[in-house]
Amino acid sequence: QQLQAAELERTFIAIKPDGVQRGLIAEIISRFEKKGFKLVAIKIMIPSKDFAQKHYHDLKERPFFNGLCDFLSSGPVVAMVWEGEGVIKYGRKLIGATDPQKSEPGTIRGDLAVGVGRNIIHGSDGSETAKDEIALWFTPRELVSYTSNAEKWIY
Ligand code: FUP
Repeated sequence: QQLQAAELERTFIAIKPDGVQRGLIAEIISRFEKKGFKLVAIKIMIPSKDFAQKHYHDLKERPFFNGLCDFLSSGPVVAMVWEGEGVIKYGRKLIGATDPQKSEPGTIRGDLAVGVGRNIIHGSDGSETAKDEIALWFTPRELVSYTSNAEKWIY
């Protein structure tokens, strides 16, 4: 049974400044793309500190909050929205555990990162945060609905 694009879930994924500076943009995009997820929005920007604080507002009581927001706003970030069946949960699986010392090999953080403060990628952790984060980073017009030729071979 073929699913319509509108029925598929979406998640927010960001390549953080360390991932961009280390030349990992294509590598990270490739992992989501090869899995069969569909890229529906992408841009590169340097978030302001205020914007970073909005993005990480859930963590504002944590001791690392200020450093984390300084870091996110320290350079270019690649912001993306990926679409597909189960993409929120499976996207987190592709990314791996928050602390790269605990991420499994085969995951993005497990293969490509070493320290928790430089773990190269962000992914929404649930459907509510996915909605909020997509709305924070993108306008509705920046989200592109389309059918990819591969879809009938994926679903
Ligand atoms: P994740 O959803 O895996 O990105 O993890 P969290 O939302 O818990 O944390 C967000 C970011 O805070 C992490 F990507 C890195 C940073 N962080 C630290 O610097 N130290 C910690 O102990 C935990 C998280």
